[in-house]
Amino acid sequence: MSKRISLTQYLVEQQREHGTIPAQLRLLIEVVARACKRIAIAVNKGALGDVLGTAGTDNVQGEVQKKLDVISNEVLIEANEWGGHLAAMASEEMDSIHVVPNRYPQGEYMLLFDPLDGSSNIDVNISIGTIFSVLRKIGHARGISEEDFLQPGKQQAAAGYCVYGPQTTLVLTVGSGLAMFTLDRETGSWVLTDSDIRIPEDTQEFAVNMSNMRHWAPPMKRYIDECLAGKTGPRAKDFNMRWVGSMVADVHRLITRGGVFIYPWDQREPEKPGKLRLMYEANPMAFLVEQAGGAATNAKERILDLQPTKLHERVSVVLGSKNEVERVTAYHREGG
Ligand code: P6P
Repeated sequence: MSKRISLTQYLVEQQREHGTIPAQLRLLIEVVARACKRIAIAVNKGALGDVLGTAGTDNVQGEVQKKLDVISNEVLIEANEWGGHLAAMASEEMDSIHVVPNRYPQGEYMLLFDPLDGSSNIDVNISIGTIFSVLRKIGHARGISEEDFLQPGKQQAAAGYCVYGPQTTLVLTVGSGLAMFTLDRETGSWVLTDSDIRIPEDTQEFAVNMSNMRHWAPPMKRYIDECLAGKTGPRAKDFNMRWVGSMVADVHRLITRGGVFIYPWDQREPEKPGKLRLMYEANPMAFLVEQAGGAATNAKERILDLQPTKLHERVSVVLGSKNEVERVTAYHREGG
């Protein structure tokens, strides 16, 4: 059991012992964690807070924005603008990057986020979450541009998510393992509840939206068919399936007890590599999963090695228990 310490004490001790959390990064993490508390309060109000339903606008993905998508995005922007730790931000909910206004000092980091992932679950009271990724600013004379964000996921300085579920839980990494904090609503503090997190290399649980199966590439169909064949099939063991429809909830489950999460390429829109976004969904989750001993690929290559070409580009995602991810990836490499 981890020592029950606060997020601030954890960050200070990590910097003292490992030198991994310089002042601006510590401020960034504390500001994002505080913003997640505010989002949790808004989410928890539900119908009592006039925060449900749609905002009447679409985001850059062409998806209808929920009121809480817009609220969460604004909370993160306002919380992070003034601190002097960021040069710019990017969000699923904004077409282009948001450069820190000139009235504030610019910092060493760039923050990307999906402010409220799983929006379709908001109105039906199912767990949703915030996902964030931290990159280092690339030094040059000209101002920050979108191109400065296009760094492979292996260059992330930090990543994390907050899941708004039965508990409100923050999971983060700065590249030396994972730390999990649970929100103590009586004191308003993030309390360290786990810091020795390892994803089992094998699993009997997969997470995928089965209704799309007929549209997948053959290697993906092969993998899932073998799971469904159970004890009498080539895997010689039975599998269980879970699909929440919120990446944060499905990934938190596999970080907690193992599993493999899949959102694959789909022949209905063959030009799209997948549904999920590389920069602020797949990259942060891949960093977290690898830091807990798991693996993350786009069914062919390691996600953290991918060189982004667009801020909002999409990617296929296979992540979680290492041996299952390697099996899915091997089938795709064999099967073309
Ligand atoms: P589907 C939520 O909209 C999201 O981006 C992820 O959080 C989730 O894993 C996925 O889409 C669910 O997609 O097609 O099953 O609704």
